[in-house]
Amino acid sequence: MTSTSSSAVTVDVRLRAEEWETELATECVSGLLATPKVLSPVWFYDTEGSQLFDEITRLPEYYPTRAERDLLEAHAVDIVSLTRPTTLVELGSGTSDKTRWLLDAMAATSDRIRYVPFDVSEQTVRDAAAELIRDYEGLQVDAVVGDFHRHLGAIPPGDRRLVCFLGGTIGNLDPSQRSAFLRDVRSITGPGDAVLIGLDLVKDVDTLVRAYDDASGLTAAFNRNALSNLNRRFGADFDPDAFEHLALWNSEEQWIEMHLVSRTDQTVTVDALGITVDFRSYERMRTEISAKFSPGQLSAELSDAGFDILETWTQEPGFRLVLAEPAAAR
Ligand code: SAH
Ligand code: AVI
Repeated sequence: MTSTSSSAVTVDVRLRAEEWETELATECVSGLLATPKVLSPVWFYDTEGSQLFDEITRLPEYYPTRAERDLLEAHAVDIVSLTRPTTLVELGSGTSDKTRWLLDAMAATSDRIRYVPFDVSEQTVRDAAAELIRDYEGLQVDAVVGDFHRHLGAIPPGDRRLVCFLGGTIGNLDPSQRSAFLRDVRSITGPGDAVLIGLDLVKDVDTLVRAYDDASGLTAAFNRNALSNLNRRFGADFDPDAFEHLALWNSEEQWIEMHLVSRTDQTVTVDALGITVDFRSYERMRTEISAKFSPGQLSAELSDAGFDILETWTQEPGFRLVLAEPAAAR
């Protein structure tokens, strides 16, 4: 663990770069050599990819961020008065933009609040922390750089923590990862804590697909950046333009899938991993799933994981916030 601190910011780096690289390398090799090929969405979020995602959130077609921002603007005060948190923890915090509605509501009731952004991208966390301490007097930021599948134990203890997982990122976990994740969150929370999850609901296919295949091509660039990231990180020789962006609705699984589709027969070498990978023309490699929920589905999954639902709020065209607390021990 590496820790650095200034007056109001500490950063706990749980993912040492070398350890992370080794694990990702193993996962990358098995994904590229699998049939069908698959890449982890974690490859999207290097510094360039995080910037592209930030731009996606402002696209006319990408409604989830706007809908969630409207919900937080309208209900942050209710959320804070129902849960009375002293610490706000945010998993997959990114730029921490929408978080400000919650911080504003907390700051209105207390002059000593703490924010724990938790993200895999160290630069993104550091940039967000620097902006927040400039804007919120007396804010203590204790950031964690880690993988929310493995490092939730790094979240500092506290007696009234509101743990947020916003943006619909819960949809990027497959069903088994999701159920393990909810149980992990339950295991690190106790009486006085609460969780707030943003999730995208099932809606008409056109609206869904356009959100992941926008007219300006930004989501396509975000998707292809995963290949540029592999080039930078592992000396691969992907030509991102030799792959087409594809977003489709999988009605059986109730999720959007993003793929990169090889435009030709081609062979890619990933130098640092010692592999060469053959792609056939039109061969697809899945890079992301983004699950969409039926009303009540996530509430039921939260109950199974040991939470009681406190409240839900929904915004057009179908995005929901669920607030829950750990169920009393049975
Ligand atoms: N919550 C923000 C950002 C969503 S983008 C919003 O609503 O706008 C998803 C974020 O999750 C990115 O910042 C990415 O770096 C982070 N992330 C993705 N996989 C992660 C993982 N396994 N562990 C921790 N953070 C992760
Ligand atoms: C971060 N996550 C919730 C986004 C989503 O909508 O699944 C990632 C994304 N992929 C393409 N566009 C946005």
